[in-house]
Amino acid sequence: MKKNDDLTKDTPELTESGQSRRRFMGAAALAGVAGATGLGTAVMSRESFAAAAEEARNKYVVHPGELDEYYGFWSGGHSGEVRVLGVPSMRELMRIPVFNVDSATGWGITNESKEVLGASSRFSNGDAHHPHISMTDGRYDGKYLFINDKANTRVARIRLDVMKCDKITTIPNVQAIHGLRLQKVPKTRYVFCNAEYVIPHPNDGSDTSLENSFTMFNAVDAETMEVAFQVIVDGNLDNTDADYTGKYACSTCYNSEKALDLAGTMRNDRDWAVVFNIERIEKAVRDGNYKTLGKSKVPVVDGRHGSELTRYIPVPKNPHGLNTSPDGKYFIAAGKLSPTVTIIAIDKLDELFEGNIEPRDTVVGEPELGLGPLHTTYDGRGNAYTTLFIDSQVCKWNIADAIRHYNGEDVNYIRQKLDVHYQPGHNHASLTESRDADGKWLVVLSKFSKDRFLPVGPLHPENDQLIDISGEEMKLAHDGPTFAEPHDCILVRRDQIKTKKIYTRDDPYFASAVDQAKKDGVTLEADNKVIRDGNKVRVYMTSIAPQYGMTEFRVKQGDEVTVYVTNLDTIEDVTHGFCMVNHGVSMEISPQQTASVTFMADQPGVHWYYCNWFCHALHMEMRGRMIVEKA
Ligand code: RUQ
Ligand code: CUA
Ligand code: CA
Repeated sequence: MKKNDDLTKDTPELTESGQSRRRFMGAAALAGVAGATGLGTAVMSRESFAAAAEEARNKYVVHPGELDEYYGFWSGGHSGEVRVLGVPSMRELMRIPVFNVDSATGWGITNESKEVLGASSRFSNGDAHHPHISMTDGRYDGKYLFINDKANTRVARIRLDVMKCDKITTIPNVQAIHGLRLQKVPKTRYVFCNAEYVIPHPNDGSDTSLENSFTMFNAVDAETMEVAFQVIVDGNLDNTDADYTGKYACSTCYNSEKALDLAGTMRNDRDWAVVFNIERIEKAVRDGNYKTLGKSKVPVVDGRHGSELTRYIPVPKNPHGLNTSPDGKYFIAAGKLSPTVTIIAIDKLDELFEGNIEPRDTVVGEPELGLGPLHTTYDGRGNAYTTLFIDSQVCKWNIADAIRHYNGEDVNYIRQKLDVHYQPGHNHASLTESRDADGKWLVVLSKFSKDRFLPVGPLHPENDQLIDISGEEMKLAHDGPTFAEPHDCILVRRDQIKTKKIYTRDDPYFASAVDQAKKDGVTLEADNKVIRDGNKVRVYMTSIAPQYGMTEFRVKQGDEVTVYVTNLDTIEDVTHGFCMVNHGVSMEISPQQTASVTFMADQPGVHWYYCNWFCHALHMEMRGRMIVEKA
């Protein structure tokens, strides 16, 4: 490890408090991280592994037919989807396609999903990092889950009653939405999300210099999914979180240098966490103290240094995760290239905004935890759990003791370090982002899995590890390989989510189909009809296991055909599909749902359609023919 003595001089509060010298990471040290030596250091001994495995078999098994205590929602990373797991079994319950295209459900193929995707349906990729559940008074209310798309600068909302995505918004004027968190109090009115990269304004090729480049903090209205405001900041933005008063949100910045090269981004000892004063920003917008950018109508306020809307708190170094403690007292920023995390006292922020204290006066602790701290999560009993990417460990530490230590007391704030396998990114404790943090389970999303599972070629799965944190000691309960690339997850008690067993006919998800049928004089629940409208043909059919209401329909070559299928089954779990062979058409129609898909009938002849969701003993027989007459 390379030490940099010059850097330690700039951080006297640490050396005064008697901690060992800071070990800032440089590019040279980081280069070895993903190599064989990096991975090799954290291997568990064979004995302790066997003991842990034995304990897991006896204590943690969820037997067949038993239900899990928690829902876990995993982001799917650059697979673009969201996955639903049962915890503690870690059984995958469902996948919710969001920013991807899904052959099974027809997400990205059906008209209903394209309506949600809007103009961005032209993209078939996404990069989903941060799933968060809507809250009322600091508690999960089970209504929505929100998630970012870094790849195409979007924010999506998932309805948790049906576990489908119902809104997607592309954030204007920025690139790459990364950190995303929700306002907790009084309820989730805003989805706060950070755009990571600076871009010039206007970004039309007229000026690509850095001088006119900046990025913005964004607030999306959780109900309308419209962007409520954008805040220009200095530097860039990484992760974010909100407090329990509703007044503040805070984001990390790793590129205060505004550098374009790697070395440049590591030049400063400290970057910062920027605090947003939501009330002041709202007032500025109300008072008309904003501008707009380009064609967008979104109010843009200026939160750069000197603004009354923000405060910049210096924290070391290329900070990453920013996590609010469930008691509402602290924002904790993970140092990444510094072995420390920085504890910011939220109750000092009023004073900071009043101008009575300096930014660093809000820092009440900066414990040294280990190498590569990325994200912190909480057990609700005063302990924090921080992932150490480079050390391949989770560090359990006590917040109150870390603050005492910072004040010069001789106390050990570190409770335990547990090896994980390997290179953890996020970790997440059950209910940790709410007042109900219950300190039962900790999920650690380990990025590497070498030697942990049967080999599957050069591309390895990741390793999601489940750790029992209910006792004094963290205990590994489960290893779970996952496909690319959950970045983060959230655990919610199963009673906090109420799902529908079947659709109701007034579900907004297929309201457009209902409207169109009404215009065509068609009763979706009864009719099987072909409506011609110029060269547009609308085919309405019903389905009851194991038959479609129509075994044949005729169109002309060159017609644009829309097939609407209404599933009349009322029995839970009897989902049908509709697949038109050789047309790239596939979709799910769950009980009492209507789904529709549009395609060109460009090939004359006979084309079979069939049900592709197994629904009945005679599921194979559930089919019909589209006859396309030659033009
Ligand atoms: S980030 S591994 Cu996209 Cu949440 Cu930290
Ligand atoms: Cu209907 Cu298979
Ligand atoms: Ca930096």
